[in-house]
Amino acid sequence: MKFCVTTPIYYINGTPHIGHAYASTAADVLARFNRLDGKCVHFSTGTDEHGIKVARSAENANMDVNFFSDMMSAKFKQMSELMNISYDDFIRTTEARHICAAQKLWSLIEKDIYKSSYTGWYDPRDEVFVAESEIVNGIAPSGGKVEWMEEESYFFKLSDYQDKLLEHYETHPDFIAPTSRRNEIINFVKSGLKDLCISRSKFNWGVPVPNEEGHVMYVWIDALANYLTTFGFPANQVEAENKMANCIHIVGKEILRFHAVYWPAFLMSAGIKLPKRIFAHGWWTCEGQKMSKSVGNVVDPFEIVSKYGVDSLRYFMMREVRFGEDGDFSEDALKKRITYDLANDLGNLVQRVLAFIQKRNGQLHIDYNFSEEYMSLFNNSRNLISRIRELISKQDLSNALNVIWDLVSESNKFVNDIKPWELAKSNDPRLNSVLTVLCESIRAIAFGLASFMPETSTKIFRFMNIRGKSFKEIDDKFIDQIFPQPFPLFPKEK
Ligand code: ME8
Repeated sequence: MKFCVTTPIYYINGTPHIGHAYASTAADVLARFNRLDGKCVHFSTGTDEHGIKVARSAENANMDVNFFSDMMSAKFKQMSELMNISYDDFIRTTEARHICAAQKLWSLIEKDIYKSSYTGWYDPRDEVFVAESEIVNGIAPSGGKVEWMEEESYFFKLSDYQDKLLEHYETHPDFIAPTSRRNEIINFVKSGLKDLCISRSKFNWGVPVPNEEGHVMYVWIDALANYLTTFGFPANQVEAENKMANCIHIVGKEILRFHAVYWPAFLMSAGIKLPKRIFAHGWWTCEGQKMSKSVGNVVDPFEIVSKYGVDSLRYFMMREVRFGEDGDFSEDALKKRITYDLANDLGNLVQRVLAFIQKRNGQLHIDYNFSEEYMSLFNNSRNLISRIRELISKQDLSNALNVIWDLVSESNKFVNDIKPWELAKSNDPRLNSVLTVLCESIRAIAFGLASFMPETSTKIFRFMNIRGKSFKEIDDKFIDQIFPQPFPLFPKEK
């Protein structure tokens, strides 16, 4: 009954943008859904604060690096609050608990570590070592300028893990998702793994290597260890491993290799259980272009939320592209989703049914003895969560929203076909069962939406006197009651 989910921990060299908001929202949807489903959830996010990139950003800002980290990490925390991210733990890699966990991990993998020296290219933008063959005119695949590096370093015997990793991918076909990305990783590992440089000795902004003055850990081993820290390692190793085994790491596609190759190799070496799955999501461009500070097209979630509201942005990001694929952000596309899906479909359904009940003094008279023609909507409402559960278990988030919108459309069509206002005029006794089945469908929709659009769904729960704490409430029958006054969910002027 445990479910753990993590976001990448974000570099603090720049301010949060829509890509960070995206990864956090997706993980939040999974966390919220599983909580409502009765699971014991641990959801972590946070900031990755060491490494040459951050040290230089602090230097460029003329600030002490500790002060700089506090300031920038706070911005990511604010982004989490802004996006309504229901994290249980916000971890910073500069915290003492993390330094302790990273050093313990190092000591557990020490048998696979040897000292040598690294001579080659380094890309500070991605904090990665790059091969000569990947460099074009001094530029790494990330677009960053490479730098020559020659220093004494520790190495991890990654080459020893090639067969073990391939065996794990083979015996755990769901370990890496989506499948296309899994195949890429398998091909990468099959092409041969070189030992990995895991320490730096020419700067000191990092976790000190145990018993070795002058070396700090390579920022990626430090960063990956955050997942163990958040699970209570090393103090509670059994609990931490249990959480790890039930954990899904949500990561962007560009950092899948670190999570699906290096991370499991470190864990195997340390004798710690591996995560359940690593899901690589796609990248957002803005109006067809790669987001970049120099182009000036980086989408700021604070600006978008202040204009359109947090649920609209969450909905857009989760619906617009299939999770795992790349997407393009534009305000036009966002506005269309708000007008058509949110205001015209969802908002209209909730408003027309609940305002209709309100006109009858808010009185809801329940009648579950409905005729055959209402059964389809009733059954689809009652089955909504199990259909979503199936999709959410595969991280198919946009299709979960598609299924909710099918029910929204079916309910709107039901209202158009049955015309409750005409039944009211003729005092038709079927009106009570029509409103009962519509309340069932709106309640199911609100529960379905609760993980994606928590504010909107809470509003609907309030309109209908629903607690909204657990999917189990859907099994309860409505009883006669008075509904409070509803208000439009997505007012037109927005
Ligand atoms: O890589 N579209 O941090 P990072 C979609 N610290 N998602 C995007 C995005 C975009 N344009 N840009 C960023 C790091 N992201 C490391 C991670 S984890 C142990 C260490 C999201 O600040 C995406 O999830 O560069 C990506 O993987 C994450 O932000 C990386 O952010």
